[in-house]
Amino acid sequence: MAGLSGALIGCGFFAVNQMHAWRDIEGVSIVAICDRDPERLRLVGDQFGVARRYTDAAAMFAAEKLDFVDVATTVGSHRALVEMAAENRVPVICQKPFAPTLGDAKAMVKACADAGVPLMVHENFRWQSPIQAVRAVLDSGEIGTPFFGRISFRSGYDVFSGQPYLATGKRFIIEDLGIHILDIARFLLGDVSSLTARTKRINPAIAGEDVATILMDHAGGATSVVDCSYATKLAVEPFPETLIELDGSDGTIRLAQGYRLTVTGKSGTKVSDVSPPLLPWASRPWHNIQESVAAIQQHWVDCLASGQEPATSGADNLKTFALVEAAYAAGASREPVQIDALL
Ligand code: NAD
Ligand code: 89V
Repeated sequence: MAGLSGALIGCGFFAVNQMHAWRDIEGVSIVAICDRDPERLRLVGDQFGVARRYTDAAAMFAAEKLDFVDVATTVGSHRALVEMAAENRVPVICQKPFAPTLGDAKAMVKACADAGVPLMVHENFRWQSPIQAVRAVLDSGEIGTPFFGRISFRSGYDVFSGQPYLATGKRFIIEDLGIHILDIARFLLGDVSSLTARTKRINPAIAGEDVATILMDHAGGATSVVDCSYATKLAVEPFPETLIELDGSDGTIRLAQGYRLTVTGKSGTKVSDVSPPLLPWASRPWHNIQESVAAIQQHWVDCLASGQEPATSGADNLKTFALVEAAYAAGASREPVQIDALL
């Protein structure tokens, strides 16, 4: 495949992982970067040797010939930047949360579809190798048809030190972290028809909810519980592991803390270590997330080469984003929410 020239917009906390991953992917080079903060631009430009630097995205689109753009800003700027990419006919990746509202997200998907521009949401958690390992067991038929799932992320990790903005939004855990866990639930058990939710704020120093418990009906017949907390202090901190329990007609899958996968199924019980690799630029405990960044970015490159729609395309992500909106609505009303009505 001919080399791809990409650009990154947003050179903050998480973008550094994306830049490391781009550097490792064959056939891609990030030829330009953009951040409205000149200091972030300088730091990332110097670290990764990118000379073409912009403080204004429109100026970058005007000056550069790009095969794709990777948007790694926070949510408030996503719609304007994705629509700018569509206007310039540049394929675009956008970080999660895709948009501030489902209405914005739908408009972004439409803008890219109308322009014939590929769009992928950087929804990376399903690309973590332990999660892929769980999916492979399901696909093998070993546990039969799943009828119950619990997808759980409970932690006391201080996420606010790296991402201080997380303490200030009216919405916190569902929008920032729950979105990943809801996407994993969809990835494993299929699309959701209805849900109900309860939310709480335990940490008095933050503005949004830091605990959410969500009960979902999947269209295929399974029931799942997605539970998330950043107020859970444990003997051994599990951040950022997602723990999974799946019960099927012929057996069970358990992904336990420490990346221990236990499968009891048609051929007996097997326990394996599905720890993610520690990439050379990664650091614990983030290596699980960092590996998934490399995997989703490789997937994007493969999709651009083959013309295939990315697994977490904008259109796919609307179905995850609808669960976020539904969980907030259900948390407020304490009533179930039908998902089809939102899409
Ligand atoms: P950050 O605040 O550290 O970085 C964002 C950067 O974008 C800042 O440097 C800011 O100056 C720049 N920026 C904002 N608007 C801009 C604009 N219009 N033009 C140019 N630059 C602009 O934020 P972060 O923690 O790096 O998070 C960025 C995004 O990544 C968020 O959407 C967050 O939810 C997401 N994130 C994803 C994961 C994951 O695993 N997928 C993990 C952490 C963060
Ligand atoms: O994945 C994320 O979006 C991050 C974190 C894992 C810290 O919640 O914000």
